[in-house]
Amino acid sequence: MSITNRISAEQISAPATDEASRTRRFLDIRALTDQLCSTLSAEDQTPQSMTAASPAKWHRAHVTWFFEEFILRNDPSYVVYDETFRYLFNSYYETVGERHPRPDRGLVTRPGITDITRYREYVDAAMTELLQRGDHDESTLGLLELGCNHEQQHQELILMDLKHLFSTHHFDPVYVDRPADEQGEPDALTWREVAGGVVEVGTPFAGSGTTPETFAYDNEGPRHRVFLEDFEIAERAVTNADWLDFIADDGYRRHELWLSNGWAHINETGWRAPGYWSFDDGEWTTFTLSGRRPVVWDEPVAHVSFYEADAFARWAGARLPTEFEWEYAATGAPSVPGGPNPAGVGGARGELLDPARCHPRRAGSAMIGDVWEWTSSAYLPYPGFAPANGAVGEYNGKFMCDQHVLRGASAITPRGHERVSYRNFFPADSRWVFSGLRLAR
Ligand code: AVJ
Ligand code: FE
Repeated sequence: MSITNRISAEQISAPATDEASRTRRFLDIRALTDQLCSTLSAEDQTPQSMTAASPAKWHRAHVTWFFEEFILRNDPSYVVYDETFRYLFNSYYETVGERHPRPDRGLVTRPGITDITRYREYVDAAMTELLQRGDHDESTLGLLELGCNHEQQHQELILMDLKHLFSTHHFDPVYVDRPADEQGEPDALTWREVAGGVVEVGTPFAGSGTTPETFAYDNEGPRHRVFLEDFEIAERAVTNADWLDFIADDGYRRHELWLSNGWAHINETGWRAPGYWSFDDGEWTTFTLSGRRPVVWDEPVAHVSFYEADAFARWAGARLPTEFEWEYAATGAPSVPGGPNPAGVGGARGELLDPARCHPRRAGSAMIGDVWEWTSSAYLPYPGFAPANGAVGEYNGKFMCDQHVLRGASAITPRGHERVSYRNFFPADSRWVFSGLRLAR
């Protein structure tokens, strides 16, 4: 690693305790969003390829609206950029009021991307001015950190949604050009034994952190005890090679491997391989953000639904870990609540967002990075869960029904956004997420 790289890594983790570093963190995150979209035309940024996905330009405006709505509007001297944007770019906040129907986000041709860029600049200037003033209460600092984490979540969504959009194009558009990956044989699957007992999970800082180091979403706590039986967890994620064995063993055709909802879903959709895979001229290929590429066998499998992950685990004579087994295994040892590293954020990382790559690498031993990992856990509140105060209480809590928790992070998760206590969540049939799995037994 070069000296310059080391310096910038330290800067990223430097505590944002004063106006200048807070402003710099805010502007750096804002700049990454625009960087990710800098090679996208107005046409690339406009369509919505399915209801669950959104246009890139909608994401760019929505994350901007978030700062305007929840921070700037509290400042009596702030002049709203355009009052119609509240209707157009509110995602789901009932507290804020009526909004544009989600399935129709791709029909919003006005404002165009030039105006959305101007909106971003306007809000950046107002936020910079506000942050330079200093003397902010805990609530504003918490909302600032929430807004930064929110924008990072949408950076991942921009890339997921763009991949889905581009995949519908007959000629396989390339978002990022990069050299071909080398083929490789995966490591043999080995297991780590973990002794159970009463263990602590979750973060003590849920919904209250005001710095990048202490921030966690409300849904990541409270820290609480759970009981785990002794278990084993795989030392690496399930690979594409493993998945090919499952396909070859008729995994998609044997009802006894599938949950009823999953069996119904694969028969309705005709799914017989992970999302974006295709078998042509005797070769398996997959659509990537660098166009269609041969499947690389030692990479972790990505773009499988919860249903497929669950069926695979049963076929393999194993199961998915619960989110608590996953967190405990990833933490390595029980951490001290309130201590210097309360959520166990140290440890190895797989691939996180590199705008020049946007794709996982060979499956290694890191639990965080490359692909999100489905767990068997339903997305539910932890004991004593309290949604954040105000309209942002709608951020996570109201979605705690009919979804499953994914842990880790992916190759398109922005660096610094990952945490061992992080709870991502999606419905069981989702697979445009960079989602894979790790076995437990
Ligand atoms: C946690 C990824 C499911 O996509 O709605 C974005 C993230 N929350 N804005 C989502 C989120 C508010 C959320 N997921
Ligand atoms: Fe959002």
